[in-house]
Amino acid sequence: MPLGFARLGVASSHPVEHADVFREWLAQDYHAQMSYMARNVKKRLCPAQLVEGARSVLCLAISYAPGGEETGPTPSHPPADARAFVARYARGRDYHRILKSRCYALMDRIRSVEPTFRGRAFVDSAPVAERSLAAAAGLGWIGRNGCLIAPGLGSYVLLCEIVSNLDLPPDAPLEGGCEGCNACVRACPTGALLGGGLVDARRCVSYLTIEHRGSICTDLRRGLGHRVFGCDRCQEACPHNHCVPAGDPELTALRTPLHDLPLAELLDWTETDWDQATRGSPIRRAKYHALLRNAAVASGNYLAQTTNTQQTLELIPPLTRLTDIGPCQAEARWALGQAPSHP
Ligand code: B12
Repeated sequence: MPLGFARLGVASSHPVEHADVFREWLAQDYHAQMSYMARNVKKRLCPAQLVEGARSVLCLAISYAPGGEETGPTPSHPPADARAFVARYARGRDYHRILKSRCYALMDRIRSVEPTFRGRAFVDSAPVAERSLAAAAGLGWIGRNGCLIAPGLGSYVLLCEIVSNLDLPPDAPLEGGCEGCNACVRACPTGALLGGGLVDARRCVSYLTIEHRGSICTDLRRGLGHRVFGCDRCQEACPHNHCVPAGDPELTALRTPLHDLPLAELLDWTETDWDQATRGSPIRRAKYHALLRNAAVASGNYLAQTTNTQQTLELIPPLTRLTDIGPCQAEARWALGQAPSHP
């Protein structure tokens, strides 16, 4: 398909299905500190309320599947080496920019054949229920891991939409789903998947490493493994992600120096290092101190299970320094306490 979109479908601009589920998710506080999720709920659940004159929503998906051996059920936990793990969607250039510019190119093409066309493109850039719209447009179904799973592509797909004034007939949702398989629910290291496709963000490693500010609750730290930004565990475990074709080269090209970086180096980053390394990357969403906090937890998890004296010795000095820095003190102390021989 031109412009690299792997799937396209049309949803209606009327209120989305399962709006009651979304409201219940909020009522249960599953959104944790993400207070923006509780704002503009009416607009989020109805594209016609978000964009005046909206008649249809073009829903699009682009794959970022890693391809090759990485599409197997690769475990990213426990850490085998003292190196940082970054979720796959965040290893390249910021996907918001890539997807939006392709939407603009598509909008130009539509306008060239239909001059009355008006539209607005969204990539998680406004309150839009992206998964619900994609499911309604027949791009895939909502898996037990909460992700939209596109048949033949799996769940390593990113979503975007063009809310338009065109009167297009909506596509039908797909039949079927994840019945019988609970691999993602079993694999989640913190028990964040509630079954039925809902996620308790308060326990989700993706949330804890990216969105959460402040200290990470002690009983959830072990679940982070060596993940310092995001988590793919529920996607790695999903059989629909095994042996899928490699995704779009612009999304899969490795750009961040953070993935696989020795944790000892990351613990030594200054704010300037963080600023330079995260420009144009989704990783910038986790602020400097949050990234150091995550690195401290990942180091603690490594120290708890290693017999490698060399790597242990490299982690102790930067962790000791962090015990003096306000926002990461608790995690740094905890991490040092995980080293069997450390006082
Ligand atoms: C908040 C958020 C998070 C939070 C909360 C996640 C969650 N599951 O709610 C946190 C920080 C934890 C997170 C993590 C991740 N996220 Co996020 N996130 C979002 C965001 C901004 C809102 C999601 C939301 O509304 N959650 C609330 C719940 C209740 O809504 P929901 O998940 O959409 O579920 C609805 C549907 O399932 C619907 N439904 C259920 N069955 C059916 C059936 C039919 C027929 C229909 C029509 C609807 C329907 O009912 C639910 C309620 O409305 C979206 C972007 C957006 N604007 O939508 C990205 C988004 C969901 N995230 C995305 C990604 C990539 C991730 C991660 C994989 C990143 C990572 N590797 O760390 C993880 C995956 C975690 C997981 N298992 O969900 C992608 C998902 C793509 C996909 N294939 O699904 C999105 C769509 C961004 C994008 N533009 O591509 N995320």
